[in-house]
Amino acid sequence: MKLVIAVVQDKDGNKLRDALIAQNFRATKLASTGGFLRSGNTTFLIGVEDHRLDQVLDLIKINCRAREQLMTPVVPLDGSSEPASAYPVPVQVGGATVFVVDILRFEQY
Ligand code: 2BA
Repeated sequence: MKLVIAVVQDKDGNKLRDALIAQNFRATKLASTGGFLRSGNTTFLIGVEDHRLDQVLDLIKINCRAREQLMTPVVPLDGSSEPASAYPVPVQVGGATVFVVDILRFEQY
């Protein structure tokens, strides 16, 4: 059995949740925050049998897409940086960042 941890954009979260439920996968959806952009994203915990792993990964790939997001850099107030660095810059955010880990033991009580 595997645990799939998938960080996706909020905009894709409900679509992915519905697709997982429709194909009878169990998942937990968590509200998370990206360390770099410091804005909200969504993290899924999906416990899955080994033989269905590729099916989950395909669902994530199909339902989540990369987008560009604007980020305003933090500018020190002491005037030590160029004024231009205060303008928003585009950052490419991936459709999904996925970790697959082995589950040693799975219990439900
Ligand atoms: P954030 O940390 O908010 O990062 C958003 C996007 O900003 C990243 O997209 C990447 O394109 C860019 N970025 C991140 N760190 C950067 C840096 N030091 N310098 C320049 N650009 C940087 P993704 O790579 O697609 O990541 C989307 C979200 O997935 C991340 O949001 C984070 O929440 C999660 N994530 C990505 N890699 C991770 C990792 N190795 N471990 C844990 N979470 C991760």
